[in-house]
Amino acid sequence: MPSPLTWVAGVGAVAFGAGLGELLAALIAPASGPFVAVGGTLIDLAPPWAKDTAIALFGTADKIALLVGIALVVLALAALAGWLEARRPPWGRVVVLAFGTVGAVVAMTRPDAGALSWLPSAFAGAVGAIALWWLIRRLRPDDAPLTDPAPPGTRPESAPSRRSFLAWSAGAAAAGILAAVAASAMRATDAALTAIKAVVLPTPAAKAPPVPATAELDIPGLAPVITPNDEFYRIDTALVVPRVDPAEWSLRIHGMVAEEVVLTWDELLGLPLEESFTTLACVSNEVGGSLIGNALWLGYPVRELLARARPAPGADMVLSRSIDGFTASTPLEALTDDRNAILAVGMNGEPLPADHGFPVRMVVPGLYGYVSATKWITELKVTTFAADEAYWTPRGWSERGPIKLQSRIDVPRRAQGLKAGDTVIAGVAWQQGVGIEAVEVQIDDGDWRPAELAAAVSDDTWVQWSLPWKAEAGDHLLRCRATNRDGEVQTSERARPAPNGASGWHERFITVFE
Ligand SMILES: Nc1nc2c(c(=O)[nH]1)N[C@H]1C(S)=C(S)[C@@H](COP(=O)(O)O)O[C@H]1N2
Ligand SMILES: [Mo]
Repeated sequence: MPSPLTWVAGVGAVAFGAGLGELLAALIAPASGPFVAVGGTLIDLAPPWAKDTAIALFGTADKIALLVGIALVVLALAALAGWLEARRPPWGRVVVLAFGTVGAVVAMTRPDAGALSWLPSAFAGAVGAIALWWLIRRLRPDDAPLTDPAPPGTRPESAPSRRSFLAWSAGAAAAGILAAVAASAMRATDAALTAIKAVVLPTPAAKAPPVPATAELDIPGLAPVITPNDEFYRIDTALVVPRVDPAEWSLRIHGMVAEEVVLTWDELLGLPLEESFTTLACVSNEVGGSLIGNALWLGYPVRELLARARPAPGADMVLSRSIDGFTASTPLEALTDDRNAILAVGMNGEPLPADHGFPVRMVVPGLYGYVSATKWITELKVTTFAADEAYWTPRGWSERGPIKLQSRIDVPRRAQGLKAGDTVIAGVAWQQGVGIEAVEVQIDDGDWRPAELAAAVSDDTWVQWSLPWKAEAGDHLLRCRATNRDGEVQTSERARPAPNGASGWHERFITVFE
């Protein structure tokens, strides 16, 4: 029997099993599908450099890239299982069942596992094994004996039966894909998502000061001073976005506290909520990168909730935990001082989008997201840096992550086809919590020229800047650097994102045409 046919059987059978497994998962335990469980575990096991590389290669499409990668590996192993089943039955089936078992075990070890989380993967393995046995059996009669192929022409039924075998295999694969598509459609329309639409946010007790009209320079290609929700970068370890029903949500404040506090969704919405602009930034953002955005958040000060719980002397850290097990270590001080550290429920006038942490997340000005901005938050544990460790700490990232002073050139863009003449260089600069005093631009090896700063929304947000430029034909190198309100100048010293954020000046090569 030619190997490619057995590969096809393997792929058809495994696609069928995996697709039905995902469908079962969507019905009974959304985050427990075989792909999601295995992918989530790979993310958690990934060595420190892997996150950087994945983001560098695929940006915020890193999760899709991971799923495609898993699918390719599974397809290769499925083909191998088909070949094995034909050569050495029942070893092909055993391999498929073993995949299912591994998936089931992995699904049970996920932080958000439920009692039935093992079932979809186990089911996928069983269905895949049965389908493989059945498909290979259809292939066998006209191809037997395996070791001594009959001469051509002695098996007139061979061609039509091969065709029907191929049809069955393709049908199995197609059914599996359809089931997987149905599963993802079900995930996209489930109850928690409808809950977001039903949320009516209360009117803020304290509105943010109005955005100065001169904060937005309105230059084409320059990042808008307020980032629309659907353009806001998304970074997290969640392969499927956790769906949290606000009616069932609560936040527990515990650990080194005089009094445990539990807060429900209705209680939170009943508190006097405050609006504030804060620019969120990811520690993985390269110099010049786009993992940063600015939004109007609506929320309640964390310091007020901590004041109710009364942290014990000696506590120096708050470990916030998400429903999916992610944790962040925030210095206690950053949550008790007078900055706008909030439990946010609103983003740019809407309930938090599911991707950005619905129903509740933390937002802390001045700290990178990985040590502060926990989405789908359920727990605040008052503790110490000595006693507890957050998700990224053992993975090669610093336990503390204050945002570094940075600036970025947005225009002219590299591939703009710029013509000589009057144009503008523009970008953004930020150091949340400190604020930006000045931005300077250097063209080729000329003097540093002061850019014009737009009005700041607040010291917790980025600021736009611009500089008119009479561009001459030829190649040019543009550089920018910012000065913060403490008078510090952005360092030219290059650092990679790991372990605590990139540094260095953003440079851009530009070709100007006649
Ligand atoms: N639950 C959870 N919250 C999380 C993360 C995560 O992986 N899981 N990632 C953090 C990181 S690294 C960043 S930069 C911000 C990004 O928030 P955004 O996706 O809303 O832009 O979320 C933070 N909160
Ligand atoms: Mo991040």
